[in-house]
Amino acid sequence: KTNFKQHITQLASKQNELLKAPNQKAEAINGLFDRYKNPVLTAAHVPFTWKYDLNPATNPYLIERFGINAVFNAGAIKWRGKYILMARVEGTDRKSFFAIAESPNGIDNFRFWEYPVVMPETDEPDTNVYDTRLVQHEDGWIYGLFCTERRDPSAPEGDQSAAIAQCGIARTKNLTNWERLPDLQTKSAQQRNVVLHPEFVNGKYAFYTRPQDSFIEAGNGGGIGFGLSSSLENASIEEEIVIDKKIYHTVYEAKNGQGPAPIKTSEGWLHLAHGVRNTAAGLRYVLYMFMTDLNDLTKVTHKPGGYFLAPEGEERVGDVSNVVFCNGWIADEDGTVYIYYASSDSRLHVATTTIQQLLDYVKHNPEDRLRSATSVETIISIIDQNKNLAW
Ligand code: M1P
Repeated sequence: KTNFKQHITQLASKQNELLKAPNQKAEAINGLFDRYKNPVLTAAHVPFTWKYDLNPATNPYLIERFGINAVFNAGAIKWRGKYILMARVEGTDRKSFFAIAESPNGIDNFRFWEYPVVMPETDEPDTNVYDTRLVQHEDGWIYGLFCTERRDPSAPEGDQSAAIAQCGIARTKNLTNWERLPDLQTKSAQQRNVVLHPEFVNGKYAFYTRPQDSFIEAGNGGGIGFGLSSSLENASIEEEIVIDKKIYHTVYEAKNGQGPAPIKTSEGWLHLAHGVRNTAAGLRYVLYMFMTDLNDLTKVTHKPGGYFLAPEGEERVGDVSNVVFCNGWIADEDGTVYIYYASSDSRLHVATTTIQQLLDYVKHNPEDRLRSATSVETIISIIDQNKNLAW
């Protein structure tokens, strides 16, 4: 019994140390954003009260009764003065669910709320839910749009991995009680990375979509799409226009997807997205940016070439290595932007930047002109401009 008590005290103090550890900027400077030394959320941040039965009579060996494998891909929102993350938490049973963690400053001290999110289901239960995008819509609700995955009913018994991904929709006023709405209806066989635009467009709800043919492959439907629906209680998009498509020999050659909801600036809507290409080592996921017109959301006005953020150092390794993914960022009143990106489907990090830096980046970094020769031309023009400068 003494050992049992000691063990619990140890669990509590170890976790407390981790939760209160201050985070610091990493040293490398790139002019565009700052990385931080520690991840903001990991499996070890999940309260030990979720994992252990702490009663010596029913768990004499203090065995972990429910294992947590990873914490990653979080929706983000600033709410009641706190930086809120709605993370994808994955159990050792491979099922993901959502849990809310909050921090007073956005870079450390993230603590999970007492209970994970209880997400109501539709008549067709979800097998797995993940990657929520939190949006405070001008209609007054906070929405979570996420991926709901179910086994493909047409798959033969021998195929236990064929799945269908669709967009689940839920709304809340307090982030605790969620009302589940019917899944988004579109003409596409599968949907992932669906994001609600925070404002009405011509009186309708606007969505960024990612139509795809099969579960892993985006297929012909690849690209970030855009569509409108007059209702969210029965959301249905008749027409999806691809606004940012896959392109041969780019970082978004295989597929791409909208990250969080775009940030409104005086010059346009800033978008963060992920691009995927295939390699001999498997899929590589990086983040890239573009800007759309303030009045025409389907018009991409600026798009720097290449990636904005790619996995680096320890970020490169995890359950699904060589992946960075982002579905949450927060633009603060003072212009600071907190980008919550996950690495290798294993842990969640923050990078900070400002609206000014992001605008400079999207407006002035050269676009991808799609050939080796044009890349060399771009470099030469930078060298030439530097020649007359005395350093
Ligand atoms: O494993 C990398 C990512 O793969 C999927 O993203 P996408 O639909 O764009 O290919 C998702 O499962 C995502 O959660 C995951 O991080």
